[in-house]
Amino acid sequence: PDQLPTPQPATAYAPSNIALSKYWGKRDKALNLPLNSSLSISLRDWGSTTRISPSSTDEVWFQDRLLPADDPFADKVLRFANRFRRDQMMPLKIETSNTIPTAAGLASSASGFAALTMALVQAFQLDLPDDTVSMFARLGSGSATRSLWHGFARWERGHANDGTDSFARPLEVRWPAFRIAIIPVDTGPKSHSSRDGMNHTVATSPLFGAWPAQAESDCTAIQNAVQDQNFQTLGQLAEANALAMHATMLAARPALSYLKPESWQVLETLWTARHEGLAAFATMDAGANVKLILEASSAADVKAIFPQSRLIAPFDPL
Ligand code: 2P0
Repeated sequence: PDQLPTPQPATAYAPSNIALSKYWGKRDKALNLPLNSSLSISLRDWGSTTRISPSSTDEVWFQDRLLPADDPFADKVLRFANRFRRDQMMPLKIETSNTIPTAAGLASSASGFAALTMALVQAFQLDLPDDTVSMFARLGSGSATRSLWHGFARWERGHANDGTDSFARPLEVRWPAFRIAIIPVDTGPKSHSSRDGMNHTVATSPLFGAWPAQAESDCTAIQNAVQDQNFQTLGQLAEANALAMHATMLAARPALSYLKPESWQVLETLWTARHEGLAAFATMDAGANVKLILEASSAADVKAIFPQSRLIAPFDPL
């Protein structure tokens, strides 16, 4: 519309998510169009809440603190809001808070942009289909496409140059016994943003050529395993997919390694335990922390082996 309605106060919550089949590499950097589809599980009550209210001047708050106007995060948030208010003079107060424990060392751009998108859609009373909301969230951060829902979601890479067919949808699967365990390794700020990391990998890694097709076929196989609730197949595929993604980074020039010696120690311990019968698999993202995939029946064993782990039950009622 030419004339947008006056923004209404709005609040939205979005969970963070962990990819079981990874997004790594873009075919369009401005639109965050991926080279391959990806599939995730949302982290239930670990996420972001965003509150938007009309204001006399633009303000961005994070964890109850007003950010200075030149803060890069504040700038990114306001530039994203401009897509909705089309640069018209509609000053907004935007408040975001995360429930992700800092000690877990998880990034929050997925839940942050998903919550921001949902709050803006509400504030401007836009009656948009979910596909379109997911597409908008993608413009903030690729992984935000998958954070609009609880449970499993698949982000379809799409083929159009304008991105109109690149968005996520939830999978109609309830898997109450499914668990994620976060094993914190390093909770400090990461050395390279995932945005820079993936662009560097695409531009310089001689192994990256093998990734898009492998990732696409992994994504479909992982979706089938989720739909069949076949835990062993899902775990094997998800772990292999994550390690293949990290292999493309190790081959980049210069090499990019988000994993630390302690991450590898966790993997060695896991592999030994698995050899002895433990049913758990690992996945790692653009950081040193390790996430385990397991079912409720293995939760006590995982806790005994990794006392520092934090357990998440994605399908428990909130
Ligand atoms: C994922 N990651 O699928 C992959 C696995 C990190 C490793 O999506 O540039 O913050 O904002 O689209 O979404 C993190 O990348 O990147 C990510 P942008 P994003 O979860």
